[in-house]
Amino acid sequence: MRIVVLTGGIGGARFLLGVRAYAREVGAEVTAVVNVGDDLLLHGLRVCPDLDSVLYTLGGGADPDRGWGRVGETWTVKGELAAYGAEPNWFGLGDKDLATHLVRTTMLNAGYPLSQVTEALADRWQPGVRLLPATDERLETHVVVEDEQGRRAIHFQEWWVRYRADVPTHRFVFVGAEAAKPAPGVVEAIAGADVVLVAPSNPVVSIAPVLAVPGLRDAVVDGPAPVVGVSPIIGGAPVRGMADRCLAVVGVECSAAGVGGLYGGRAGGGLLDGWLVAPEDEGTLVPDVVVRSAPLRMTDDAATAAMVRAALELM
Ligand code: FO1
Repeated sequence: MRIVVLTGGIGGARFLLGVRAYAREVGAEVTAVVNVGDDLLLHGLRVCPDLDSVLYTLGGGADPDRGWGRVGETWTVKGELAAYGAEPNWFGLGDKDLATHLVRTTMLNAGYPLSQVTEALADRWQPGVRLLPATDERLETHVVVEDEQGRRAIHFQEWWVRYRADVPTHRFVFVGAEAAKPAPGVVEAIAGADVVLVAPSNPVVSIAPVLAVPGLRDAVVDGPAPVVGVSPIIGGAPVRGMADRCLAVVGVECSAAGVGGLYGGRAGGGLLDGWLVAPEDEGTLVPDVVVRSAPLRMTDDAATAAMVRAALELM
């Protein structure tokens, strides 16, 4: 069995722990297609938060409390940068984490595409799933905000980390998306999949930038594999993160039905064949989509693997 997972964010990385556990049980192969919209250039380094969350989480090196970055991290370089007054000071790179960005940036500067760089980084972390960036091209999520400085576009990380998504916001723009191509192997993995899972990631800033890569959404929608999404919203609240704020910007209700409707049913030109919601949201209706419920709290690998099993049994 071949499983493709569209994913991003910390919730997406944690979901992959369950997908990997399930895959080990049944002997399935897993390919994760990961959001790069959160990526940024910082102090000359290319930082890929969502790819790194997957590497660190599946490789056993993630900080379990913060969710992002490395466990046992130290912050010497961050302190030194602050002593120089280096900007931005609202986004911190830990010392251990920095090594990842140094290796990645060195390889990118030497001409390797991000997909190959990611494969090289995965050699160390052995995530147990194939990890592909949605695209090798630069695709960044920017956010159009309006404050005392007027209307302007800021990087997603500035909106998320510096402003905690708490600034009047007009829209999200996936800069570079029109010119992007799916990374090598992405379309082939989707075309050869037995099932495509949409992780319980933020639909607006984690999954939408993946689907914004021209050809990627079509590969999923026109592909042979059933597409099953897992709701990131339980009882009207995000499991983690700020999906509620993102959904408000795009005018979608923060509910399992709202997000299911945003993805839409394949028969109606949308993405999904199936939608797994939490027991709290039983009775959710999404036109043209089979909706079932199962516990969706990712408390440990076994609970998350049970979610994955429920998602796969849905079709
Ligand atoms: N999140 C924060 O809230 N503050 C930070 O300083 C910060 C630094 C950071 C560095 C590397 C990295 O991979 C992730 C980092 N994050 C930080 C998390 C990140 O902003 C977001 O949680 C994700 O992009 C959303 O998935």
